[in-house]
Amino acid sequence: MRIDTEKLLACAADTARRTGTHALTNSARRMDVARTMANDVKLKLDIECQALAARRIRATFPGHRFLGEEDDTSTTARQPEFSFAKKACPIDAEASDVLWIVDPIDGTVNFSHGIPLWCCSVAVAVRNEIVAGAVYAPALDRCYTARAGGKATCNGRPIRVSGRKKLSDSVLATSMDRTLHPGVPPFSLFHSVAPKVQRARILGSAALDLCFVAEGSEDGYMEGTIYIWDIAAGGLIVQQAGGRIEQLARFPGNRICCLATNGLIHDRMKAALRPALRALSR
Ligand code: LIP
Repeated sequence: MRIDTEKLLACAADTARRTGTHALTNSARRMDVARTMANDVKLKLDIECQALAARRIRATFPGHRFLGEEDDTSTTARQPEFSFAKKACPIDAEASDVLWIVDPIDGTVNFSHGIPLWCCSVAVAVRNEIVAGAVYAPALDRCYTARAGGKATCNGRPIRVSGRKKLSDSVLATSMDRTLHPGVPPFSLFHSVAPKVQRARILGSAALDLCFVAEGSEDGYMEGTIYIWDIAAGGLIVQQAGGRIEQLARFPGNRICCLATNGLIHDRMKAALRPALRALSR
């Protein structure tokens, strides 16, 4: 069967828009909690929005597979390593080779507090290569998209990464690496890069941070333990906007250490992270 990445992208963008809009229009229920964890929360709307996204995708592509953040086994069933497809090429594949990767609300804590930095992220992988992705931020009304070999866009207009070359001029978005690895002190990655950049920022939505790197308002994004549904769509958008995304390490529970930049500061950012990364592999 011939896979048409344009059709995949159109469905990804439509699903991200519909799902994000559902969360926005139901934001009066943003504090209805399904489960509370240490430093995190799972909302009833997370689960409801994922079900909506899955229905939308299955209605168009019945035979395709689906991986969502809210699946019961998302952090326990071992996932393969995913990469980002660089070139557009005709893809011959079975429907079961296609996997939709969805984070219905990325930035759940922001959403539950009424902070407008959250989004719905929808990506498509064919044989573990991400070929299309869409990120919709409803409160900002911005829809970012990309497919392999195509241009990255925001609301239909092409976007491009920044041209900043110096770490000391750069804004780096990151998170708190509180519990990175046994024996590695908390905040090791943060401490190794934050003093070297103009400002480190913790905005609370990885998918949206990646889109900000893609459009050049941030110069880099780094996170010690993130999941594929947070970075699949945004990572392809960074790459197609001229940037670079790299998965630096993998940890049990499908967690990934990820670095994405405008490309120009990538190697220096990686060098700054190296001592902390070395500690991770011990
Ligand atoms: C969250 C991220 C956030 C990251 C957290 C978490 P959720 O996703 O996007 O930026 O630091 O580790 O994964 O749980 O809101 O979908």
